[in-house]
Amino acid sequence: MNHLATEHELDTPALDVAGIRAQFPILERQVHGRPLIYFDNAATSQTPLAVIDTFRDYYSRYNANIHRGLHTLADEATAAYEATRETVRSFLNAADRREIVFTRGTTEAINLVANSWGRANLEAGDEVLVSLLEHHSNIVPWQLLASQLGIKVKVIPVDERGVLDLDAYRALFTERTRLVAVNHVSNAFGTVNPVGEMATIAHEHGALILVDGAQATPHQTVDVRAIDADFYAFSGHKVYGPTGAGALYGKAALLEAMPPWQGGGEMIKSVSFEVPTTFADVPHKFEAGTPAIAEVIALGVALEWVRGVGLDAIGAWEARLLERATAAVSRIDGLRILGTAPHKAGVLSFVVDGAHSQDIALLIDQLGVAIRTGNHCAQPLLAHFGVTATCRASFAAYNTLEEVDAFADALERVIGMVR
Ligand code: C6P
Repeated sequence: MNHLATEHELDTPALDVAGIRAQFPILERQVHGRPLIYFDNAATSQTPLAVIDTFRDYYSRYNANIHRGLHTLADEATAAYEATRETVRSFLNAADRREIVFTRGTTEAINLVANSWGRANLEAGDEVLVSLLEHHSNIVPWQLLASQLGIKVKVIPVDERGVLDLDAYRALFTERTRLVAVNHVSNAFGTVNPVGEMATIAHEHGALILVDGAQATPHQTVDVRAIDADFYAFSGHKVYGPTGAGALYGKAALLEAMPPWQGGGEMIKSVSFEVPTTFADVPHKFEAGTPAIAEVIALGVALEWVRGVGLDAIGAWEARLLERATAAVSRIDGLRILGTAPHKAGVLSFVVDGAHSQDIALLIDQLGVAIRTGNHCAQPLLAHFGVTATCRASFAAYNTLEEVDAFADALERVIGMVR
């Protein structure tokens, strides 16, 4: 495929993609006899050796429960776990390590806010604004509160490009609006939302803002203080880390005022049947039970790895991959891209006339290409655009322009087969 460098491409800072790829053993594997092209990074990204090795190191040398023991292994495990808290703090530019609560991921972080802050602060008639771009994990927890507490969930609309309508957003506020829950980057369309501006507007109306950062943290530098987010959630497994570990950032004053949402070991100060049980200080009051210790430590390694590569360089490289992929698939007859926002992360969602998304994904897998198909846990958004499923290719630092070209060729072949 002929390709002329665009201005954007010429500006792209160098990323040593070959050097990066060498750190991901999974990229060496073959699928159906062909080299794997992994374009399902928005679902989960692959992990570099540094992260994989962390598990071997942890379980070979210092596996122990944390915050409890007075022995060397427990001290080492606790120190490594708490070191990740500092890594996450600086990764998000939070002011204080106490503002970082470890969770299983974005979903659990949002449910924590809904069940702790929501139940303590919301009552019947109060309003939560979510956007049409949300993943189900930032819709359903609020719907559950709606059915249990009688709050109202109102929806910020999007235009035909999948860009949030900020005028409509402003118009949705009433004196009952308590919270805005919005993603930083849409997983289904890739739209990058102006969360800083949205936070300012929310605060002008006396509401808080929770930002779902699951799809932003892998692609851009996040500064929770610059955004002025009240809560910010992300998952480690989308940022080159393991599954089972993610984090919730919350402003210290908010977390301190919030009640625990799960009870158990390590979240208490003292437990008694005679006098009221008292709770640990933040963040520990939100971390009941034995956490995913190895996973959290590996999350810290992943974030250090990402920082070492450079998020600006990663974002610029993915923009170049997206630009190339967009141009290539746009030439395919009957293919329609959903999500054409001017500010997009490396996500390409599309449907093809006369071809089922599922058939495309299954057949392209036979050619070694992994893409996602389905509703991407964003059913209201897809329904609004009149579809039940799209194919989605999503990019990461280790993907190459050659893979994009091979994907576009494979896609044309597959569409030719199913039409
Ligand atoms: N999106 C995707 O393929 P968890 O499962 O808790 O790690 O992340 C949930 C989640 C929340 N918000 C956004 C914007 C997301 O993209 C996701 C996960 C995956 O798009 C799986 S559906």
